[in-house]
Amino acid sequence: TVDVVALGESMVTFLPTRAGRLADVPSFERGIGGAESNVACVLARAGHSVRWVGRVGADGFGDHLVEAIAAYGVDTSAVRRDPGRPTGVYFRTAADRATGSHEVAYYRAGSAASAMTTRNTDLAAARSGRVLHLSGITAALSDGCLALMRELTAPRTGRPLVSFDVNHRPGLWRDRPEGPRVLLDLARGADVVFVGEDEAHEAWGLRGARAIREALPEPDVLVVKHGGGGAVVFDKEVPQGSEDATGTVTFVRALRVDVVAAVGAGDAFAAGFLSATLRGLPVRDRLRHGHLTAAAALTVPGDLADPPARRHADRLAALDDRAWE
Ligand code: KDG
Repeated sequence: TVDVVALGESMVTFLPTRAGRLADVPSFERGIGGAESNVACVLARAGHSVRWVGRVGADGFGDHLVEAIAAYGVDTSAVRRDPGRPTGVYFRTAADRATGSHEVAYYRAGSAASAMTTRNTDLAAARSGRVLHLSGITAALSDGCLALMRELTAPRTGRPLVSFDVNHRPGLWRDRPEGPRVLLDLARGADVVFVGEDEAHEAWGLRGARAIREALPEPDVLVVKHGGGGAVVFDKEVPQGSEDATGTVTFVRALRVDVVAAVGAGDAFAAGFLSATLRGLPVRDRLRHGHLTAAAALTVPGDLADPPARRHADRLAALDDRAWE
């Protein structure tokens, strides 16, 4: 067994060489993206054994993804190559100074990854970790991908701890009959769920962390992120000696950083949180490690940043509450 398996579509990412509208940017720099492989790469850099399960084209972009992700120390032996379909790619612009929003152009319809099914995916490899990390992006790619997500989040004896980042991408649901409501069903089958307050509102019409917990009581651990404000965890585990059997609610404020690009920060947050979970750290420290790892990603233009070294992150996470206010 490895510590973590992440499954999902990875894409070659094209980052703008200057600010402006997609229509105006003259050239782009190549990087790698894909929410689940981002989590895999950060966890590998943080010292965990990690496998990425995915599907790419038998093309140069597929070669690049497999090589670049393997270079992070991630096991790519269960990645399948599809000779008949291309590797997905996407372009994006820098965040607009005034509005903070950016444009994303996906070229992923009909990609190799969108053809993933329960039959052509190595399910044993997918279940070979202590943690299986998934995201709602996969559910939006195709019927086959949605069926794969249902299979991997279904109850099963000896199942890994299933981690699910809702990752609502409205652009991917436009042509899908189910709509993002199915993300709520998938989240119900997971053990650890990450969701942004804003995306829960957009996907499910829910407002506020309490309402989200009420709609989603099943997962043992529910992490609701309030953008740059912080994150709250609803945890079913009852601390020893506590009279209250409903579990705990823990909030930790995010670090204040000068944001260069928010993309990849949610993935980094999940990686930091999962790393601390694998190390058996208490909820407050899991949140702090999530924020520290996210801060690293927020301050670089691309999706991926090296997480802070473990001994530094441990020292920062152990600072007293005043440092975290
Ligand atoms: O979380 C970052 C991802 O959004 C990015 O890498 C691209 O996976 C991606 C997606 O589908 O949006």
